[in-house]
Amino acid sequence: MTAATPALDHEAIVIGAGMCGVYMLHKLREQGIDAIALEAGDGPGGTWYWNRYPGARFDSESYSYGFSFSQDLLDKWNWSEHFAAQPETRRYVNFVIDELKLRHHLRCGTRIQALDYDDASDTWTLTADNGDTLRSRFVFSAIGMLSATTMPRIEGVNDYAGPSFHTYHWPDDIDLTGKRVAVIGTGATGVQVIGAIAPQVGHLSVYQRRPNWCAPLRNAPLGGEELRAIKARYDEIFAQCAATPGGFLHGPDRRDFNSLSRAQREAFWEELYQARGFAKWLGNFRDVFMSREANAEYSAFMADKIRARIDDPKVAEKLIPQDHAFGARRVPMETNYYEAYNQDNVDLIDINDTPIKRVTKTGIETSDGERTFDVIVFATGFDAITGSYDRMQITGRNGQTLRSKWLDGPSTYLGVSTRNFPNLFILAGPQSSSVSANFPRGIETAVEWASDLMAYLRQHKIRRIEPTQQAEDDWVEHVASFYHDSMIGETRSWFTGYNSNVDGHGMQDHTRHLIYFGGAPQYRERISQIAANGYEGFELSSK
Ligand code: NA7
Repeated sequence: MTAATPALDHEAIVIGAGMCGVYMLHKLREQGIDAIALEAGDGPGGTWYWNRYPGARFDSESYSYGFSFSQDLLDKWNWSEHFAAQPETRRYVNFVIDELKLRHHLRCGTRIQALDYDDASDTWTLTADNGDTLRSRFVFSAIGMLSATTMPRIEGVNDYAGPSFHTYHWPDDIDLTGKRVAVIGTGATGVQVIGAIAPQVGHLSVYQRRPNWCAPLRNAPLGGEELRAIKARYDEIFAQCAATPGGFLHGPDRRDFNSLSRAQREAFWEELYQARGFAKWLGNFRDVFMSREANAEYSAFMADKIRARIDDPKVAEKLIPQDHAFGARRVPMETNYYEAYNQDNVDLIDINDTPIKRVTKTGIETSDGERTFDVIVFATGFDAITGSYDRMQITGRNGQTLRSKWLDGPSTYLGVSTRNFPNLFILAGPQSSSVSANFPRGIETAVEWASDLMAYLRQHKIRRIEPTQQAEDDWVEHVASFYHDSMIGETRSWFTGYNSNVDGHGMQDHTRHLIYFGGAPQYRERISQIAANGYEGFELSSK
C-alpha cells in the first residue's frame, strides 16, 4: 500500500533565482505546475546579484549570453556594451522576471539550509535558515557553481580592524578613492578588480601566488547600426554557439597546426590577439589544447605579449605563468590589467618570494615586513561547483548525506541527478557540460531537458525518479576519461577542484572530475538520446 502523501506546499520547488533558477521556474509554470523559486539573496540574479565589485562584467559577448528561447525578450532588450557590466546584467535578469511575470513566484531572502527526503511519501522537506519548512515532490537546485566563497587560511584573517571583504560580498557603500588597498588573489575576479581600481586608489598592493595567462577583453560600447545588425543575426549567433564545444561564439580552428608555417601561425595569433573576448583562448588552433608542443609555442607568444606591456622586466617575469599551459586554467579577460603594474602606485608582491605570515590589525605582514592598508580585498575564489552543495545538509534515502557521498568528488548521472537522492534535479551541476559552457547556453540545455522530463513524469504519473547505480558509475567513468592525460586534468585550478582553502581540495589531493569536457554538442546529443529512449538509466516508479 502506498503511504498517504503529506500535504505538499508545492509540486516543485526551485532553489536559486539566478539565470538558471529563473528559467526553470518559467518552464515549470508554463506547464501549469505549481512551482516557486527560493532565493538566498534579497533580490534575484545569482552571480549578477552578488558580484558587485568594480570591473565585474561578462567576458563572453553579452549578445551570446542572453536567453535565446524568446524572440520577444530578444527584441525588447538592448545590450549597451559588447561585454556588459554587472549592473546591466542584473537589470537584464530582473527584466526577464518581469516580462515572464515570475516575480510573484519568487521568495527572496530565503536561504535553504537543509533538504530531507522522505522515502515513504517520495517528497522533500526544505528547511530555511529561519526554521520555516516547505514540502514538495520535486526539487530543482540552481544554486550556482561559483557561489560558495572561500577565504584564505591565513593567520589573523579576522583580526584586521578596517574594512575587508571577499569580492562576492563587495559593500555598496565603500569608496576606494585615494585609499591604500590590498588585493589578495589574481584569478578572473582579481584581474577585473585590479584593472578597474588601479586608476582610482591611492596605493594598490597585489598579493599574487600563481599568475594566470590573461588576455585583452577588448570591450566597446554597442549601439546604433552595430546593435541593430547583431539583433538581426540572433539566429545565426545562437546557431554558431550551438556548434562550438563550449557554447561560445568562439570555437576551435581545426587546421593542422603543423601544416602552417611559423609565420602563418603567428599571423593568425596576431589576429586573435586583436579580436574580442575568448577568441584568444577558444578560437585558437585545436592543436594548442591537444599538443604540448603547439601549446608551448603559443604560451611563448603570449608571454611576449605580456612582456611588451610591462615596463619593468622583473615584474613582467613575475606575471608570466611558469606552472601551467595556456588555457589549462580559466583565462581571465582583462582591461588595463597589465598596464596597472606600470603605475607608480601599484606594487606586485609575489608571495612565493615573501610569504604572507599573517594579517594584522592594520595590514598584512609578509616575510619582509608589514604593509598597512585602509582596505583589504579577498579575491580568493570559490569552493567551485560542489561547494554550494556541501554547505547544505542534503539527506537522501537511508539517511545518506550528499556531502558524505561526494566527499571524494561528485558522482552523478548526466550531471543532473544522483542515486539515493530521488526527485532532486541538479541544474548545471557537477559533471554536466552546462558548467563548462557559455552559461545560458548550458542553462537552456539543462532546463529544457528537465522541463521535458517533468512533462513525461506527469504524463506517466511517476512519483519517483532516480538513476541506477550502473548508469551513474558509467557516467562518472565517462566524465573522468576526458581528464586523463590532458593539460586541464593535470593543472590545479577550480576546473579540477583545487582550492587550498578547503580541506581535501589542496595541492596534494586528487583531481576532482567536476566538469564534462566532452563538448556541449555531444552532451546535448547524449541527453536527448536518453530522453528519446524513455529516460534510460533512470528507475521510474509510480507507486
Ligand atoms: P579563482 O580563479 O579561484 O582565483 C582565486 C585567486 O585567489 C587565485 O589567484 C588564487 O591563487 C588566490 N588565492 C586563493 N587562496 C589564496 C591564499 N590562501 N593565498 C594567496 N592567494 C590565494 O577565483 P576567481 O573569483 O578569480 O574566479 C572564479 C571564477 O568566477 C572565474 O573563473 C569566473 O568564471 C567567475 P592560486 O592561483 O590558487 O595560486
